[in-house]
Amino acid sequence: MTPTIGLRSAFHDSGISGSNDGVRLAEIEFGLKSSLELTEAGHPLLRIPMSSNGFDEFTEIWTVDEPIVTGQIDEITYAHTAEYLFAATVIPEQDGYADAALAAYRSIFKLTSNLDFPNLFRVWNFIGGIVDPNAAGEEIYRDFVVGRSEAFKNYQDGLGKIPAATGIGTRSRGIAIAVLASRTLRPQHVENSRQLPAYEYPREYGPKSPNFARATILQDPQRPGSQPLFVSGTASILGHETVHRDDIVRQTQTVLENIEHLISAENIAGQGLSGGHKLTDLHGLKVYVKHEEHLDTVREIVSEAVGPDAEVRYLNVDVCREDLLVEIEGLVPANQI
Ligand code: 3EB
Repeated sequence: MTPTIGLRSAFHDSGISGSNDGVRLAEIEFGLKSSLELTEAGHPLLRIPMSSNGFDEFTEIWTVDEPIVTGQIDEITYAHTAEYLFAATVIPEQDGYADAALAAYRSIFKLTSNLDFPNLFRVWNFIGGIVDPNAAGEEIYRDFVVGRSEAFKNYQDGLGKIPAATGIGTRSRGIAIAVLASRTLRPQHVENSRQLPAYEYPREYGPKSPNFARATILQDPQRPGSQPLFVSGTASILGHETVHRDDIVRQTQTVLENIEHLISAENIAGQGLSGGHKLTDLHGLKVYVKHEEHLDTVREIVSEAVGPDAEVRYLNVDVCREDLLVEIEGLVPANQI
């Protein structure tokens, strides 16, 4: 048996019942509905509307090797094993999001602290109307980032441990946040030398800089060489600037080049870490496409670049800057080293 770190994800397409290997820790359904609940089987199910005509409808299923404990507290729905925690919360549509984002992240940090999962390694921020104005005329993403930033001031020892993340639009309103955290496995924070760290973005992108790393590697000291790598949502940004505005082909190529460099041995070794991967090692890719009419073009470029068994799904949502047309996330599974 291939050694694994005991946490896996797979995509199951809607209407097709998937295999049942392992225990389900959580499911995120990317389709047409919005909700957050505990299923009859016991684990959290978060539904995010992100699909449209021609795009995919699927469920991302996180499985573990041990039984789970689940609960709901402070508007958070969660499940955990001895090593992993999944937690999710939903912020309803409102006039402004900074206070609500601060409260939501404070609740998340309170939970991770109380349950003893200090290592946040992967976060998704699903932000309805991401580039639309709030009631005060500020962009919803920037407003959200202000609240998140306040909450992260009290998170652990700061930048060394910020999680990989995605900040992306949805096809509804309000914000959903989902996180994965570990108890003993330490996430290593990876930056991309082609891009300015997001936490150093200049003020032109908002009053506060985003709190996320370009990737995290989850280190298992018991099984060196089998650590998974989580790639954050990656866009056509070089340094801190959007490149190839209005050019979907070149934006998609730039995103892939960014990820290719991010996961390369050269970039990872430059940060004192070990491991090096190719685009064909990636699995579980989500490709966020802003304009429906770009789907075929993006699909052609992405399928050519990744492996035939990569598992790629396409969603139709806005990206966090008006001029970004596409964003891609994914992971290198634990046994791909
Ligand atoms: C970027 O590189 C694109 O705010 O959590 C990607 C991943 C992006 C995460 C976030 C935003 C976030 O800045 C946007």
